[in-house]
Amino acid sequence: MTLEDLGWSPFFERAFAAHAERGWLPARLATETPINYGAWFEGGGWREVVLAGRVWHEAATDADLPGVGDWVAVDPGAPGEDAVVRARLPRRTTFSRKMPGKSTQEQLIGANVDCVAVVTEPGTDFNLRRIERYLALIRRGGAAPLVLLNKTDLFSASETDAAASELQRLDEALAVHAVSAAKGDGLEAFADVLGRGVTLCVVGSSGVGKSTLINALLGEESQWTSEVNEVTGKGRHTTTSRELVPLPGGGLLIDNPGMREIQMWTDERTLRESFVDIEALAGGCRFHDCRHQGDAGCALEAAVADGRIEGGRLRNFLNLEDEVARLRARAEKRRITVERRARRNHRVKARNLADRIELEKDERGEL
Ligand SMILES: Nc1nc2c(ncn2[C@@H]2O[C@H](COP(=O)(O)OP(=O)(O)OP(=O)(O)O)[C@@H](O)[C@H]2O)c(=O)[nH]1
Ligand SMILES: [Mg+2]
Ligand SMILES: [Zn+2]
Repeated sequence: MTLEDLGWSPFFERAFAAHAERGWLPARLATETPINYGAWFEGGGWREVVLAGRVWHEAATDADLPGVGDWVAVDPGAPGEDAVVRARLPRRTTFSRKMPGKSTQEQLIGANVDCVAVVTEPGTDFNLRRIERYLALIRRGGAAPLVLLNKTDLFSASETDAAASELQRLDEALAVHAVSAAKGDGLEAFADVLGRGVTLCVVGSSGVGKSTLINALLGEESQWTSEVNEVTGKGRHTTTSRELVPLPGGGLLIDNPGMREIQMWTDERTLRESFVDIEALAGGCRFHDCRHQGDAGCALEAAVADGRIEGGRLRNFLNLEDEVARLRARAEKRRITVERRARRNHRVKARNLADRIELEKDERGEL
């Protein structure tokens, strides 16, 4: 496996030049745990590496820390010593979401991904509104989206076709493929996407078949066993950590644990880019601050009424817009709190300093 097979390109080569001079090696992070990473090196070597304290301290946020898919500069160390990640190279693309729960922070799912495949099925997991969220987040990170309708063996052709055309109505240009990971049907669709050094990040709810799909693409000979946990009662294996897996035929896949929440980690601009149809129509609203919720002369509601846009799509747009605004307000509140705390600490320090000067003067008998 060459560096190019692992996704290396002139972009990284340039960023790496200064590190090469220090005798460090380029490596691509494939797994992560709270204490270390697993990384691929030129020639197909795999090694555990640890993070240098400096890289940790210099990361402004969790999402800045090296993650799966990142290219890093590794100090191989003396024989018997730990290999140490000395720097993270800049990212070409990312796929991230908002950290689950109350945090307003970004959570990195995969770095340097060319394509993100959202896996769903024509049945109960199918949810256009959730797919729209995924698409907005994928585009923001600079990767190309792909939607896979898996488990077609469990559904009739008309059920699968109906789901596919609903997706296609979201976006005519969207790549949608119907597959059965279990039967190996439709996997040829990947030939178009996966090529040498191309990274495909596989996401979606738990149980939709992400890991099964990856195993099917790996083929019989190279069965890969990711870190899995037995789900009690169901006897099903569920992925518990992210992993970058090189395919024998070229290309790399990132398997992910199922996601229950896929919240916006994005801004108004990206949101608008993902809803260009709505954006274009909104220009026709009578008032420029139209909320599109019962306002007089609303062009969007008129478009819903005469079927030019789907009511669900408009509602989702408004919900996402709210979510982005709330996220921003929370982030702003947090920034103010942090600043206030910093100012207070500064004042305390200044006061301590003033007290000490007074004390010293006193001791010297100057007061
Ligand atoms: N009938 C059928 N079952 C499938 C197909 N793909 C996956 N399955 C089954 O669905 C279940 C879940 O598959 P996984 O591949 O573990 O799902 P996952 O998306 O990796 O789930 P998490 O790791 O929990 O996120 C398993 O029992 C699979 O055998 C398919 O195409 N058809
Ligand atoms: Mg899995
Ligand atoms: Zn309006």
